Amino acid sequence: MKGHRDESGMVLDIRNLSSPARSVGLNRFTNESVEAAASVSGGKLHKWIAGSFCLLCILQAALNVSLRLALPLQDSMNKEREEQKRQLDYIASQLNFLTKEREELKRKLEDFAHYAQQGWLYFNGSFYYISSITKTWQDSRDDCLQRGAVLAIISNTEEQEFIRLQQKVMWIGLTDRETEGVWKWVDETPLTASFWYSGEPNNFKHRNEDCVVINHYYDYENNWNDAACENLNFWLCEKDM
Ligand SMILES: [Ca+2]
Ligand SMILES: [Ca+2]
Ligand SMILES: [Ca+2]
Repeated sequence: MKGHRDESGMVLDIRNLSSPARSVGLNRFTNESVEAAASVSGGKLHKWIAGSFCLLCILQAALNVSLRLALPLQDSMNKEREEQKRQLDYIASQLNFLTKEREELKRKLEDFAHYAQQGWLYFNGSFYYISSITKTWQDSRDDCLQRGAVLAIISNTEEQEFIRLQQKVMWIGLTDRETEGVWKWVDETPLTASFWYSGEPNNFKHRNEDCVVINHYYDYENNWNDAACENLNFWLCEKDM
């Protein structure tokens, strides 16, 4: 059967209608069908828009929740990164410090080996060289300088005792050549702890005694003597390590 079916399922049979009537009928049927279809499509569109809007709201809510969860996490990760960087910087500085320490120790070890091989004696942070020949005080001082050292500077009782036990009459780095009676070490430091033998310094027999020897013949802890700088004596160099 030839006909048109409208939205409600009704069938319009146009075979028995005259041509104008058929045209009018068909147009009317078609316009109504379009209106009906538009009405139905409008409803669907509203539903679709409403549904989409709800979906957007849900997505927005989900996004908000995600951001709230993600921001503290990001903050925590940043802090962790900063802490890791701080720790890395600290390790790098420690490594740098230890490298310098190692180089310093290596240098000291090499110095230690060098001076020990040359026959220097080690005591409490210093190496000491005892000459095997005699010279004036000034020549002795110059010899020590050539060895990268100074005529010995005695700073305390322990050092005095160590030197005294070497059992030799030796120049040490103490003089009052600049100003009589004002004793100074060769590094320009003033005399603090002193170990003069009884009656010294004395410019013996009115001689000009401006340089100091440590004298083992005075078998006492205090055994310094001022002597004429032109005298010939052994000498003691000191290299502070
Ligand atoms: Ca010293
Ligand atoms: Ca003097
Ligand atoms: Ca004297």
